[in-house]
Amino acid sequence: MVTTDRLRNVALVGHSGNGKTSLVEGLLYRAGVIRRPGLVVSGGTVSDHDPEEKERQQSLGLTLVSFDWKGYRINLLDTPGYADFMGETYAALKVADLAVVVVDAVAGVQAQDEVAWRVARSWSKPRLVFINKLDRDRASYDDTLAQVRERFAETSIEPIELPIGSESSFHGVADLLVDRAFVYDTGQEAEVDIPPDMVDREHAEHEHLVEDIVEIDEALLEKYLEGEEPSPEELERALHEGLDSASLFPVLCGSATVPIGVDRLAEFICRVGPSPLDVPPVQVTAGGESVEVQPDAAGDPLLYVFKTKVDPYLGQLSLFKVLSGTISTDDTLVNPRNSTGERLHQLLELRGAEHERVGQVAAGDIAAVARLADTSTGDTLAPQRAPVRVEAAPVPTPVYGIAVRARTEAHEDKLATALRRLLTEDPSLSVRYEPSTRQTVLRGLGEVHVQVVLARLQRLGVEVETEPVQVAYLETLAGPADTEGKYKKQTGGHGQFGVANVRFEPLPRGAGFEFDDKVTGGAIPRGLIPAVSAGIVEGMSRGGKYGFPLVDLKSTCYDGKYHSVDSSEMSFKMAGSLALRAAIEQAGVVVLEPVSEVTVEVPSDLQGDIMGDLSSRRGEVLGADSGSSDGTTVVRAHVPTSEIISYALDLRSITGGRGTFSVQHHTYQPLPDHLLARL
Ligand SMILES: Nc1nc2c(ncn2[C@@H]2O[C@H](COP(=O)(O)OP(=O)(O)OP(=O)(O)O)[C@@H](O)[C@H]2O)c(=O)[nH]1
Ligand SMILES: [Mg+2]
Repeated sequence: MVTTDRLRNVALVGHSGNGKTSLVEGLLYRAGVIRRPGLVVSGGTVSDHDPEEKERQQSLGLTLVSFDWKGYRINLLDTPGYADFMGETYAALKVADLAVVVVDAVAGVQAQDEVAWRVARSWSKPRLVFINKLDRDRASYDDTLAQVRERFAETSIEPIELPIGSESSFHGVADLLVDRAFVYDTGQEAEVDIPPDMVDREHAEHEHLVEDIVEIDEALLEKYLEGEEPSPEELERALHEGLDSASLFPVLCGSATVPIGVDRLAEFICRVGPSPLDVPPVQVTAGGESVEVQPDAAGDPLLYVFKTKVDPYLGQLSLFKVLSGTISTDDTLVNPRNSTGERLHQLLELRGAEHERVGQVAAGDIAAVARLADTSTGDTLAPQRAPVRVEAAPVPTPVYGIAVRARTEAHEDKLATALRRLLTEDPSLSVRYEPSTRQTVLRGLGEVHVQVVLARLQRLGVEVETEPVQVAYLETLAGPADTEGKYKKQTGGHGQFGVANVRFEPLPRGAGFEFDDKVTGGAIPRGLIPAVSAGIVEGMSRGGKYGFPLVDLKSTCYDGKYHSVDSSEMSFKMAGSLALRAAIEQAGVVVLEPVSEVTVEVPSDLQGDIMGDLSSRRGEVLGADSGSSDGTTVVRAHVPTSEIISYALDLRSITGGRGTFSVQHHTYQPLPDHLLARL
């Protein structure tokens, strides 16, 4: 077991296709863990091990890959770059001590690179940039670096390396710290002199870097100003300080697949990158108070579950980070959320789908435990005597829905079980039954997210049918009505007879249903009056003029007629229902449409576009505030739900993927008359 200072918890983040999963392969290959790097396209990587990931050739969930590197232990958290899986990036960044933002040197800085950078910045995570794919045609280190500087908007973006050669002739990197070149002509790293044609530029960049680094350390700066050249060790130490405090952001470069510079990235992460001891302590809540927890291996055991997976053999796996203490097999901790005692039967280290049992996991480390009783993603496990809790990573709101139903009745149970399992693994999914439309709506962050769930269901042998989500319109009475419901049936012997006189009036939004009994003189026997009410309620859920459920109305039953032989509960239920039918005819209805409260966060320059678009969707913009990080704006608006059914997709095209939003039901409002035709 390595000590906490030798642990490196690294999240690989950035736009889809930038090469994060390939980088994991490159790193494992250089670490001697695998004999050959696998390819994403042939489904042969350690990280993309899920059948759906292989099929789509992209990562869909975060994957933990732990391996040793020269006396250090690196826990890589490979994340999916596609926006629909942003929840995974949150979860990984939450436990990472360093974010490596992988940027594509061909495509330049893309939307999810910026989004991931913003999230990491808002959590003050140390960050470094790896400019990848320098071997590809049209790759440009300089253009990409310029974009990194501009779009990530930090002053201290510091290149540590320069590429040697470009595109297909890219074959190594110059190290600006030590003024040496490292080439990979034989496949392995070889140290050589800086190529003559690069010497001038390398020298200038080196000077630049040194000037910026010495700024971090006052003593170093003083020496430097007195003309003393700092040693590479001194520079590294200051760089370490700048990186750990998220005030300086190194840029490394290479190619994940060749691989070039990948070993140097691992080396840099270990030598310069933060251990769990180098980053600010975690805050936990203990009895309403916020307390700092140090990653002390001898401290009280405390762990945080950041991801739940279902393994085909091991069952439910909870991936956790030890925030403090040392966890041993068969330890018992408590989950403060539900007071469940959790025994840690099986501790595992993970390398993608592979797992190996371990006896102990020390402070700062990341591992997995199988089959906890009642613990889910975001939970803390703590000692019984100190049931503290850690604030969970945020979970993006599922905003894109599709209605699902089992193809046959026989599949209904299977569907429910499978959905429950998929929800356990991914808290940014939701499944809700909408009684008004009688649809079971599966929601995720976008079309791909939902499609992946459907593919997974199919793989689990569940046959589902899908249809678009219907807007949950409602109806209410347009005005008061006073009606008589008369039910009379004479068939052979016993007849059915019941009459109810009912006054109806609409109530304000959200008031629901009220029933008043004003029957006097036994016109309807006491025991049968609830049947009138039940008949009205049934009629309301059956729907009004347009077939949508009726809501918000008051009914007062004030008279009726009764027959001692033919009257029954059934006949008065019918009378109630008929009275309602008549009221709908008499008063007419108002169709109510659901209105959502939408919160959109976008780069500030897009604020106007967003507001204009929301207004064109009949939205009422409530205001705009500054966002969760510099340069972003949050726009809030009330928008009819029918207008934003596919907003998850629309926002992406308006903002080029740089916007996020959440939505929740706000209220119901009358549907304008000219839109009634839509129904
Ligand atoms: N030529 C070249 N191709 C690369 C490099 N890195 C990745 N690729 C290719 O780019 C494609 C995408 O790479 P991935 O590793 O899947 O990218 P990712 O960042 O994991 O993508 P997501 O999982 O969707 O976020 C694959 O076909 C890789 O083989 C590189 O350095 N050079
Ligand atoms: Mg990937």
